Amino acid sequence: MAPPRDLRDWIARLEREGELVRVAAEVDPELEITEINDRVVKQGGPALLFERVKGSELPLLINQFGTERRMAMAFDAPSLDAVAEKLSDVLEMQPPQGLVEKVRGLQKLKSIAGSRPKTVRSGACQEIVLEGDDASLDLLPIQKCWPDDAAPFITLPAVITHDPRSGVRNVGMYRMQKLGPRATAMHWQIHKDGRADYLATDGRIEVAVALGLDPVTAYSASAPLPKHIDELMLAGFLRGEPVELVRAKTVAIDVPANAEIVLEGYIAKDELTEEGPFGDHTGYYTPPERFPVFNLTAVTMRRDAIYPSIVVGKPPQEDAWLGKATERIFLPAIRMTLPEIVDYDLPVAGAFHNCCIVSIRKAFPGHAQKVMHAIWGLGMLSLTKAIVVVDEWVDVHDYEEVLFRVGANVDPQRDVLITEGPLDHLDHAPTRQFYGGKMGIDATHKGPEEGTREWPPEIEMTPEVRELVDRRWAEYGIPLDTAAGNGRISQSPRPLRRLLRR
Ligand SMILES: Cc1cc2nc3c(=O)[nH]c(=O)nc-3n(C[C@H](O)[C@H](O)[C@H](O)COP(=O)(O)O)c2cc1C
Ligand SMILES: [Mn+2]
Repeated sequence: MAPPRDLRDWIARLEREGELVRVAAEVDPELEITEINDRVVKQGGPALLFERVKGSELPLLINQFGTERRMAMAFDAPSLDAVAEKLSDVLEMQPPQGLVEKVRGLQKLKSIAGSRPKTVRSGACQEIVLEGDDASLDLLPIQKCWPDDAAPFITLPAVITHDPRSGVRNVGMYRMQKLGPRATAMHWQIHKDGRADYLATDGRIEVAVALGLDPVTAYSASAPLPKHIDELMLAGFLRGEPVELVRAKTVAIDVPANAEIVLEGYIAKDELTEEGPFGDHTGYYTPPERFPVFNLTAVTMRRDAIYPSIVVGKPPQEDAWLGKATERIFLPAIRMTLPEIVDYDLPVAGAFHNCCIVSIRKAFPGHAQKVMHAIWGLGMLSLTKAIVVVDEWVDVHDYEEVLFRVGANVDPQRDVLITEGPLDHLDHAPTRQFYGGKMGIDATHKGPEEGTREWPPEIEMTPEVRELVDRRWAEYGIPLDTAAGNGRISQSPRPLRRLLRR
């Protein structure tokens, strides 16, 4: 098998695996779907296909990414770490030695060469073409997610633009507030590539928006790639198959042929609108702010198109797993520049940019601070507000253990670095928007070179006594399961997964 070809293939797989429920009862896209979905997401429940949405002929799919299992299924991989491994295999390629390795090396190179999108003559996304007055957003079951949202918002779009200088394509996921049947706002935040394409344009920039993609391509729109890298290349690589594109009808942009729906249009440089409020992934409403206006010139779609949606809000929500996919998939790339990083974790409750826990192979005094500064200089991770650095043997995904290390190993005066830098566009905490304070917490063991006293040894039972107690457990007659020391805060290096080796 390979990742799903398109949204239908994906829905069929989810259904086969008991991961999707069809809802036949009529539901309201205004608030009701949010409340249903919120209850389902928070219990790790299935994807939902609402077949009758009030006011629209189109069914609505939500919660397709809502669990770790489904997120891995989207890539047809046993785990998100397995997806990352595929990428690290290519990133860390060495000149092959011997025939077997050479053949394997060629296959890896082919997997890169075959990632480039390819154009085809026709695509299902254009079975129906609506232009002029026929093109209307009123056809779509767009959700109003939260009570104080300004309007309905398109929440799971892949927005395609080209850099007017280089021609390089960009695909990003940016919410679109419905302003009327033929206009939306385009929420291009200040640090994002789509906005840079727009700012580099004189006059108008053409825009195409794909809705209802295969899950890997949809994920790729949310991936924080460097500006000059086309997100559809990443999609092709992760799918093991190029993304097929067809030329849009009213703009000079190629769009994914497998999309359920495509919105075509343009954004004029000086046309701005009030966007928001919107109940955001920060758990708060983002206040109104001026953003560009997207003008619709055509809607193309499949004959029986399915509309995809997602709701963000107080974490955890469905987007937690899109974020976790990025956390895992980008680890090998981060380790290209920072090989001392063993692992990292962006807690879902920290809304990803608020907190980063990172474990390092500490080799010199100030190493933790070096890594903090590097993270504050690395792509979208540069927006991280708080960084906690721990030693290589600490499990960064075990928040109890991380708190133990912070409590046990930190002298706040010596080990907390307060600095400043760029912050997430949506962060309401800093005094000024976009810029403010950052905190790094060094929770590693300190050596004498760092001016501390002798660092005490950690408590650890001998392996002999552990084995003895394991062996004799039944004899004691204590009615508890002690298998593998449940709930214990680990005090010794545990075998790390292959991905995390070195
Ligand atoms: C569900 C969801 C909604 C998002 N909404 C926005 C948004 O409205 N504006 C924005 O700038 N980024 C948003 N993002 C984050 C961007 O998609 C992400 O930063 C992506 O890397 C942007 O692509 P770019 O780097 O090519 O600009 C959203 C992400 C997800 C998963
Ligand atoms: Mn990009």
